Amino acid sequence: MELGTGLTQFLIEQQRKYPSATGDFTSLLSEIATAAKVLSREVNKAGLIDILGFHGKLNVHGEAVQKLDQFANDTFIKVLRHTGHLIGIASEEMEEPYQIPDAYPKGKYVFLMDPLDGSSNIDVNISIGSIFAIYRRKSVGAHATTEDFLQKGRDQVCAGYIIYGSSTMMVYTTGFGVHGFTLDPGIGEFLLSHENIRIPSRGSIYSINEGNEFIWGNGVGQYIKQVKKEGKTARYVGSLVADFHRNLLKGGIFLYPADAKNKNGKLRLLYEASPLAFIVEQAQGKGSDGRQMILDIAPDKLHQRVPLIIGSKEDVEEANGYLSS
Ligand code: P6P
Repeated sequence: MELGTGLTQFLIEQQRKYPSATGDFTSLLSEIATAAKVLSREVNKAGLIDILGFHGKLNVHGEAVQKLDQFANDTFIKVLRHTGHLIGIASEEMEEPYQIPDAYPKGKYVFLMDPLDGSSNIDVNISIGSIFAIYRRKSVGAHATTEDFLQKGRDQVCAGYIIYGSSTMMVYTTGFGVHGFTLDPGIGEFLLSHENIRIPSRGSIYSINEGNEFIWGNGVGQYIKQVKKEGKTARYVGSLVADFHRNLLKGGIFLYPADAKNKNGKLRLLYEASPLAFIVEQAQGKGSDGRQMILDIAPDKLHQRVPLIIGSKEDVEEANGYLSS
């Protein structure tokens, strides 16, 4: 019986294929996969919290029960800080970046993440996800500095996400295509299931929160009217990774534009829009803020928000025509 290609085997084969692909990502991505397995287990039993005897703030062992997004944040830190590849970690869950303690070896990359995006969807059993981006550090001292994190998306060396859905999948790119792995819980291995993902140049799906129709910025309403005329179908989960992943595989466009409530949009540039834009460009799609490419935006704040228009190339180009009018 064919075992399928595991993540580590695939990473080693990729290293052979692309000499410039460094082994650093093999161990980093393997550790990220470990965190993903831990989170997959926790997310999948979240509904059982009360039944399993997690009373209020304490579990059966008297340990404090963490909110799952805080748990996810701490899990990624615990599995990544010992790798010797990182100098610092930034997260939606932490105001300031985490400096790799002196007790651990330090490396030449910084890691940015939304450890569990859409965690409010857990209670209603909707797919959620983790999103991450990796950059080479720019500073040379003993600690990571702000400039290490405030880099353009174009300078990412690796980006990926994990989607905790009907199955748990890990999708990543290191600049040599986009590859998807599905967790086989029976053996605890991520197996290659989607090699070299390409997003169709045009899709039949559009994703946007139509509840914001009366506060959208200019051009959005006209674009949405246009796609309805074309007969595109509406799909909106309200969980970024779920909406993005479906469009990546089937084609389509996701929009979270600026509106009267969120003048810079709702989604975060550095650990949501940029990693997904790197992935979608590697899959021949596009990601913009309605005017410029996400990957060309020079960040000035760690947690800054940005309008996000992302998905099939021709759909994004068409939407940009309306939004930049
Ligand atoms: P709205 C989830 O809370 C999230 O951050 C993303 O995962 C999702 O795309 C977006 O917000 C949904 O926002 O305003 O449509 O509920």
